[in-house]
Amino acid sequence: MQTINNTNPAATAYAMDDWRSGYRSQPQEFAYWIDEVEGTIPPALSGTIFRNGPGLLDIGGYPVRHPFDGDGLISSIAFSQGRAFYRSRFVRTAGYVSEQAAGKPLYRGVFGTQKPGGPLANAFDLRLKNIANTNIIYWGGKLLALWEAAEPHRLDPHTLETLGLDYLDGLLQAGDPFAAHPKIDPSCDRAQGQPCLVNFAVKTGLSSKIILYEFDPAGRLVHQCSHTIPGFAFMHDFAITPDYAIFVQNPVSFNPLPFILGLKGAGECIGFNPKQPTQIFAIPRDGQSPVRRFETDASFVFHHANAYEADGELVLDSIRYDRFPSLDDSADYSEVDFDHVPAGQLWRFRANLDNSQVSTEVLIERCCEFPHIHPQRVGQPYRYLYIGAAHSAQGNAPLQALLKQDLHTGQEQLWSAAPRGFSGEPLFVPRPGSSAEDDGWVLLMLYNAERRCSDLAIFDARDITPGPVTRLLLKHHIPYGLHGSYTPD
Ligand code: 3ON
Ligand code: FE
Repeated sequence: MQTINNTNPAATAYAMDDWRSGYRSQPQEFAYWIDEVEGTIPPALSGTIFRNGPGLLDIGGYPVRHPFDGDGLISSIAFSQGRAFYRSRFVRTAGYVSEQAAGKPLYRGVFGTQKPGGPLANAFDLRLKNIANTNIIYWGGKLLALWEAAEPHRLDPHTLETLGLDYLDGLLQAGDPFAAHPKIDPSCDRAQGQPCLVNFAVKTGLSSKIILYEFDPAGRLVHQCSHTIPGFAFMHDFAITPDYAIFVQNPVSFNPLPFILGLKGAGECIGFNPKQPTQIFAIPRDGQSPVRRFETDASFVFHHANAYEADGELVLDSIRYDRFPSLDDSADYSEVDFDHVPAGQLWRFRANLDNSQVSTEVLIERCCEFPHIHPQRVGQPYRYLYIGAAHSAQGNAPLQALLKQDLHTGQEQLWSAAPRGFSGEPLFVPRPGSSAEDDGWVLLMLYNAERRCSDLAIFDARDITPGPVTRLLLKHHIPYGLHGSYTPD
């Protein structure tokens, strides 16, 4: 494998204090034209990037137990004629509004945040706080902030004001889950070849019901089906091909007792079972053909890069961890010892549709997370993948780099922001009218520990090694985020 990069492997990749400083709460909301720009904003880039992630790492001074418990803060950057406008707003969830008024946690978080007062104050409070912090999409004329365990919040796409919970025209009932990882199928059978938004919901317990939804470009439901699998399931993401929706059932179990007794968050009650297989379910999107089930070795997967069907195989590319990356009971996330937590790697799972055997191959050994690909290649054979990656080729570490992987040649391009820059989820935006798979831009939010502020970096996707062609310097930081999307004008 050949690697082209600009990193100096001898350099110390990062200082723990720098990394930690990217997890400071950002309670303020902003709206301004970005006037500090290095390079020029491509005039052909015309659209809006929306990002979501935890904006508060504390509630009235009480730290959250884990960043995944932080209230959703939305950022948007609208590009038009070479200029960029930044805006940020918290999602006014019921929890955010009441806790900000009270100045302290009033809810427990899934990942272990407790109300003050110890176990007695938390026992038997099994409410979920819908924190709307995981993803944000614009579809069918609605801007929706997503958190997988409850219903979406609808926002105004121009002001980012919260309009309320959205039940998808009556599809959802109060408290229903709706996953935070919708996929856009570029050409959908049930929408006459138009694109459609495919998403799922999991209702889990002793068995787990997976519900699949498909929405046409107007946001109308065109298809719905469901399938129940045995056992508890923690399925954060899925992948699609034209025929299948693909789910990985990680070998985990759920013991709710410590949650019920007020000792732990629900997410801390998930146990990893290394002796059980990982199961892959391919659920036919037509809701008719038989469901296919495959087994492979135990591992844990949150995110998928893509899937496609080729030569009698279902190919699934996912970020795989050796085990569930949980923190130990006493640990403070900001003191995490990266060497003791498993690193994500990109793996390829090939599920043979004739004999149901699964073979695996490591595509990216370097610690990486948050894959993104050309939107027209979703569910199709593809060549290029963009992903956040560690500076060093070995070991677990924070994401500080952007990696572009050529899956045809195995060649990698790497650009690293180390030692003081930290990366996250890259988004590939095709150049309007382009046809080559890597003709476009990569948009990447960087946390710049030197300025203690965030930068939006724009790369020419054909060659990322020279670094960003443009950097937009924000006046403040945005805590490390989760997911987002780009909506062309
Ligand atoms: O019975 C429960 C049902 C349920 C809905 C079980 C449960 C606790 C698992 C659950 C809730 C799940 C939720 C709310 C999951 C939310 C996940 C989330 C907000 C984020 C996940 C992020 C994943 C990754 C891999 C993030 C990586 C971050 C970095 C590399 C750092 O920048
Ligand atoms: Fe995710």
